[in-house]
Amino acid sequence: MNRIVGGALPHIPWQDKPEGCKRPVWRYTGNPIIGREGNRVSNSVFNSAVVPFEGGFAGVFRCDSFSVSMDIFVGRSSDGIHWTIEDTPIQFEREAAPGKSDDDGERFAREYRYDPRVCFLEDRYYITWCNGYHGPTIGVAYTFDFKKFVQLENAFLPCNRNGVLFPRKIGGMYLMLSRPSDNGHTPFGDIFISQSRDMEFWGRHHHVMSPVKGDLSAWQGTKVGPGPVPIETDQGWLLIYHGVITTCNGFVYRMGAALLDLEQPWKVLYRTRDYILAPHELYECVGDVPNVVFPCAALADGDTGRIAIYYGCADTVTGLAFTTVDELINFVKEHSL
Ligand code: BMA
Repeated sequence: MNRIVGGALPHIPWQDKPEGCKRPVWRYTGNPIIGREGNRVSNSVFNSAVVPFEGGFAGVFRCDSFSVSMDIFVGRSSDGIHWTIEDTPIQFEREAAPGKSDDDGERFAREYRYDPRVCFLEDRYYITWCNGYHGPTIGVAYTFDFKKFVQLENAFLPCNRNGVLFPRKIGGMYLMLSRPSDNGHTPFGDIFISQSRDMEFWGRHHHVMSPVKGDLSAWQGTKVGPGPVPIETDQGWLLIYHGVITTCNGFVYRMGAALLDLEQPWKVLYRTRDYILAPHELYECVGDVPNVVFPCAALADGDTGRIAIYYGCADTVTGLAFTTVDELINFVKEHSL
């Protein structure tokens, strides 16, 4: 038996594995859980992040507008399935860094915001997202209540996407996964890990994993990037990630999983050769960007080992899928590269 290190979440959204299902991850039968009309201004709602909050759930949602601008919005839910998403994007306050009171804050001006992650860490919820600042980089903010949000310095120089925090310090440091990128659709992508003492200055950048070249695992041959906040287990950090192949019709995004060393998480213990979820359903294959499943959040119940994965579908709607810590870790080990 593999074990999640973390508290109980008895109200985690859940459906049992369907009879005869041979795959390690199965979809919620009511998918998509959020359609295009997630709020009054959305053309699409996808690549979004949720956490347990005050007996229910809260989240930060990527809603692209009817002009196809990208921003992030607060949502709330009692069951993790039915969501109410605000109609106005998050307005950030900013924390003047010590000695920077004369600062004009130019780097905090909104350019675009997308693909948020939310991580409960110590005493607050940190939000990380792809933040436009002369190219994409990683924005960082925190909130205690999902009402007031305080923005910190961008973590990295552009260009970078997919900033994903670890839910606790390791070796006395905050850790963040990311995928350095270019300013476009990025035909490459490796996962790196960076460390910080204070959530402002990030360094000690370690390589974690690269795309797989050759025919061994073609679905992750173009780029890989971190998905949800890693789940701590007794076997290591369980990381769900996206892997991309370049086809004659463009990129196809699938999901994989890996186990990272608990103390030195840049060390990959196991990594799936086979994908764990791929765009097969109509709502994953047809939309504004076809053939994309893109995970940004996972809920985990330390008591039962249940895991609920939230993922963007075809850059248009939001899906929910399930697995357990046993299913996923056994699969990762049995189908490892
Ligand atoms: C990535 C990001 C994601 C998106 C994906 C597929 O580069 O822009 O937000 O889901 O491409 O279009």
